[in-house]
Amino acid sequence: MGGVKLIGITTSFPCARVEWALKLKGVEYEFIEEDLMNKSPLLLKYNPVHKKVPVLVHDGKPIAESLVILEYIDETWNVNPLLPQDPYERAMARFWAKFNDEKCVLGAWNTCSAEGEEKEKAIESAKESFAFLEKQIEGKKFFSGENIGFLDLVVGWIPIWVSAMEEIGGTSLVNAANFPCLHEWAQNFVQDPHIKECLPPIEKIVNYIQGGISYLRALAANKQ
Ligand SMILES: N[C@@H](CCC(=O)N[C@@H](CS)C(=O)NCC(=O)O)C(=O)O
Repeated sequence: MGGVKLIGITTSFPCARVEWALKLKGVEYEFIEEDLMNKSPLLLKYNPVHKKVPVLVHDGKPIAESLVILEYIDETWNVNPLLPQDPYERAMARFWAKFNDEKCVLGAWNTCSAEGEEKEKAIESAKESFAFLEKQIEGKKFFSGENIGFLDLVVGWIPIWVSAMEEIGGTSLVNAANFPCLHEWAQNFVQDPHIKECLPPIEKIVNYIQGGISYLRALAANKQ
């Protein structure tokens, strides 16, 4: 399996991150659409640990986990660096990436999957997390400075995926009034032609997330 292949689904933001990085670097790749309801032997072979997408396959060698893949891409193709040169700045980019994946994503997910009091708590908690990102982007065009970089790709789910979650949950988590800098960044981010190329329509993401919520609810009901 030579060249660069990406096993993924178009509605997943961890997959979109990887596609954005490949586009920004000008790397040619083949996108292999996975069926997560009926996982392919290829996915199970290349990501036997987590059995999740994305998986990047470069010259036959698989790499899983989107944050690991982004770093691999940055180290393999030098044009348009994604991570900062300065070790402290690099550490900070990794810190906020971890924060995004552990706190912001989970928080936003809970705002559309939880109900009642739990949902109210989730909205508060998600907003607290987004407030930290707002501080990070204040006074800057992109999280990485003048150009889109690693952290921009990591938080790149906010413009469309958060909007989809807001639509499902009937909430408004990130808007011009509560997080003006994050909101402006989101507008700039989706205008970039490389990003635009791999942005699924919001209706597709809404369907995907709703499907995920129903699936998890059915699993939980069967366990009782
Ligand atoms: N931490 C992983 C998360 C990947 C992930 O959750 N992928 C989802 C799609 S968005 C998946 O493959 N889910 C299938 C499953 O959980 O069985 C990453 O950043 O790559």
